Amino acid sequence: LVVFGKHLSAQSYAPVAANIEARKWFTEARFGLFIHWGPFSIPGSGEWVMNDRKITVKNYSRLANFFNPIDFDAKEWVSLAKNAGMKYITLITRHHDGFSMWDTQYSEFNIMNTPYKKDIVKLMADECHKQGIKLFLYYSLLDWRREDYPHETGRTGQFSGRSNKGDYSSYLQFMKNQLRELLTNYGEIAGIWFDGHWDQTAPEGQADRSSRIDWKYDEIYGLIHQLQPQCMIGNNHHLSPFPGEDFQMFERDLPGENKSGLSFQQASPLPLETCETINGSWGFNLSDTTYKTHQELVHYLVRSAALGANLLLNIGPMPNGDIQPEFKERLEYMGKWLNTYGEAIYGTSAGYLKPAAWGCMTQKANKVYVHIFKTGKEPIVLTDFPFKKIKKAYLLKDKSSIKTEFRNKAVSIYPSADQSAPDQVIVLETEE
Ligand code: JFZ
Repeated sequence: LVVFGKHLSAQSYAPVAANIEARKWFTEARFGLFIHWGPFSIPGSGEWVMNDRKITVKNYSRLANFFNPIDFDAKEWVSLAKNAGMKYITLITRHHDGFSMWDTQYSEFNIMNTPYKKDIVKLMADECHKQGIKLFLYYSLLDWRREDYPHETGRTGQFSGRSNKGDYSSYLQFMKNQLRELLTNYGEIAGIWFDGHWDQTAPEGQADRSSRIDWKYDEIYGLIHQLQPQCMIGNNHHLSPFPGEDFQMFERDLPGENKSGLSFQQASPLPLETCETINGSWGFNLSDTTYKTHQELVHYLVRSAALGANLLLNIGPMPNGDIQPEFKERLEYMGKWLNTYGEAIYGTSAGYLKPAAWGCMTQKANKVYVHIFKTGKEPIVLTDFPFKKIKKAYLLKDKSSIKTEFRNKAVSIYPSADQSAPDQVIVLETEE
């Protein structure tokens, strides 16, 4: 048992140089792939199926006997992400159902006890390292299986057939043991993506969002930063960042927008990330065909960047390890789009003006990228333009010049009449 001194507590956390460098890399990366996959994929009803169908622990355990993803190919998945223009992958290692996707000593309910018998985290980690893409690991704080996880607040089911006991110090030790494995046996891990804190709080939007249990994040985060100081910690608690966290996430929301009703928190100075699904489901869902269009996906990525956030776009692979064509095709499209327009996304920061009805802006050094989603009769006006002069204005895709007028600190832009692409990116080259 490792006891952490004050110097490792989250309260006094000061990120080391390697962590600060990782944060810089992260804010420039702008686009990642979220993968929700495991035995929960088998019924084709999303990753909450255990809860939604009130399946007991005993019955749910049977899914491990069927998990045999013979078509899983880590190389294909990582290539798919890379070809989509994504710079990192965030992989589910253990979701709320408590199944561990790696060879863990601390739970029998793991991938080695399925017919597949191969460590998925290892296969993915090796391939990510080989192809030079960073790997983040999703790890659920909430557990629907273990007796020592303190009983839920009632937002999740009380169906499982478990006792009502709960013993957080035992559960905390279990999580530390597993995190130590994940951060020791799989090479460099770019980040840990925690989820489930909200299970112990009142719902979003209520005044008192304090947690019923003390998670002892100083110990958990201290361990992670001790094992891999560069590893970035994020926690989907839907609150302002806690001490020791390295990035801030917004689930299905852009910072400051709160359209989901899950994101009342304001953006902090930490690197930002939002996550979103291609249809409406995180885990494979046979009946969900609400696929977002190319245009919707491009607009979401661009609006994320315009608000200074990364987009972590999700796929729920099928139980056989293949990825459904609707997802593959959309990821390929994103990659093609980024081949042309990536300059206006990667390494940019938020636009000095917030997104508007016509579109939004990103910026990098002396360039302002004006992302036009919708043109009208009037020119687009950028008020309080923070630069002295516009040297050049042109379409990013072919460098054809665009008419602008600069008067009284406001720039009027006369976009191209061709709005057939989802985003007409106009580059303004400026001078201080
Ligand atoms: C969580 C997970 O429950 C979900 O399965 C998925 O992994 C997503 C990325 O993260 O989503 C939430 C988070 C909070 C609530 C519900 C779902 N909540 O507060 O009710």
